[in-house]
Amino acid sequence: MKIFQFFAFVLLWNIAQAQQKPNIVFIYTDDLGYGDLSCYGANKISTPNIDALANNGLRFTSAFATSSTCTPSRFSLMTGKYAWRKSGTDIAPGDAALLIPTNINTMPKMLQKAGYKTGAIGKWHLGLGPKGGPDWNGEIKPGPLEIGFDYCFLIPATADRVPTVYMENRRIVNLDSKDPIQVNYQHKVGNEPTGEENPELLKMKLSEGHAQTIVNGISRIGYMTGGHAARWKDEDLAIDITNKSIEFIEKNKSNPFFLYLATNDIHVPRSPNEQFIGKSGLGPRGDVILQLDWTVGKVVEALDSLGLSENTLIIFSSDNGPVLDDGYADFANEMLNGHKPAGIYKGGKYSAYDAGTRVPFIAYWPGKIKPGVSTAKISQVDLYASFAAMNKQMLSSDDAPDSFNLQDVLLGKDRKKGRRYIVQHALNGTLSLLKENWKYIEPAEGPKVQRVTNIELGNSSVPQLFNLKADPKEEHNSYDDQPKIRKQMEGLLKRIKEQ
Ligand code: NG6
Ligand code: CA
Repeated sequence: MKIFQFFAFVLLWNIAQAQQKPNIVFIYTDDLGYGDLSCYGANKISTPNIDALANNGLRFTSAFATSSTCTPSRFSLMTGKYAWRKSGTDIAPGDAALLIPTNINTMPKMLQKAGYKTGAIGKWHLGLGPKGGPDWNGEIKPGPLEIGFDYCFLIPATADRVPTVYMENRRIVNLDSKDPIQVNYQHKVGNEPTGEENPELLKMKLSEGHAQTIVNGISRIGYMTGGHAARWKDEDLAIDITNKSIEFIEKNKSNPFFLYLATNDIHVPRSPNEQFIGKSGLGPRGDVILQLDWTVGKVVEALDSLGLSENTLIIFSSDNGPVLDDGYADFANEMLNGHKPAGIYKGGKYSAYDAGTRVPFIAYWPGKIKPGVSTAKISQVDLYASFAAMNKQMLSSDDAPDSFNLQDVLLGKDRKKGRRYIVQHALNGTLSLLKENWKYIEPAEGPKVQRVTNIELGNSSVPQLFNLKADPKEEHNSYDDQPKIRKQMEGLLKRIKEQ
């Protein structure tokens, strides 16, 4: 073979390899519970587009977020490291500095190395900018682009935290330099009305917190002023995020891409677009579940129409369990109509009980993943090492220290076993350990029930041990009856903590 033929062959081979890499679309929903979808047993609401992924893909029954709140779950997902190993990774204020160090490897960096174009669209909530917080009126850096994303279009923190503006790459979208943004989480800036001072201006009443600057008739956490032209309309959030996601897919149709699509739904404030208002019969919380289902349908439709579905792995999951009243009086409780957001499980968002972290998890890849149900255990922290293995990327010993390669679980070759154990983290730092049929919750300070949300948090001054097979609702503490099991569980959790 002549030398140029050899090089031509190598070049073509590389192109073919690159084309074979499956696109990855990770749809990360917010506060969606195990029982919130019809494919997970809900019968008061119907989610046909998500159900189609489940029916034609793999539906997991023992998949877990690493934490029962947002920021730590997302931190673990991106870094492959439990967030509780790093202080300051709990629910972040809207002006927090970037929580992920720029000098460590991350899942998106690994995928970039493997030849992917990477995009983060939707909710961020992992902090932005240097120590002291971001310069909202200038270049917002470091952020997603410094930790492995080629593109981002973001809600900087959460929709109920200021600033209520989009950020694209390193800039606020539509910011008028004559009307700069000021953000403050300690004291009022500017003279715009707040929920506390002017409740008569609210179109959605608050039930707890959320008493600061009113934007679009909804009072938020934190004060802001300025940036009027840049402010989003909450009723359009899902549409904007969906459109940007489809644009990203279209732009990258000829190369492998990773899309981190972090929906605002179904987090508060729940302000569905008019096409979904009143459609679920369960109030705004139900309506935004329908809106979420619409987003999924649109993304799948875009992949289909571009001929990309057979070469795209879609994973659908949630960052933590469900909550009804999360600080706004949006009738989530009153209009529940018998719907069970957590399914049979106990607790919810913020909780150490299972509903805090046991979440819907669907893997869909037509032709590659055989449809069915998987009872194998998997944690979202494992996606990093699993995607690395799928792409033959070597990880160094410092990378993704808590992430296991569960490629076979993700692709449905192992549908029974999965991860040897699962570690769960709850609001006040309580850790739990799941292994085989057992779940151990370490003793913890703090209220048993969270006042506003009415969620059982799992805090107890005594250690708790449940047999999840016999007692999936975590009702009978077997700690005193199981000396051998409790010793094993306590020992293993201690070793994991010390790693
Ligand atoms: C809580 C907020 C809640 C929500 C949560 C973060 C109050 C009373 N509650 O402090 O509304 O914003 O933080 O949710 O302010 S998460 O899904 O992003 O973790
Ligand atoms: Ca959340």
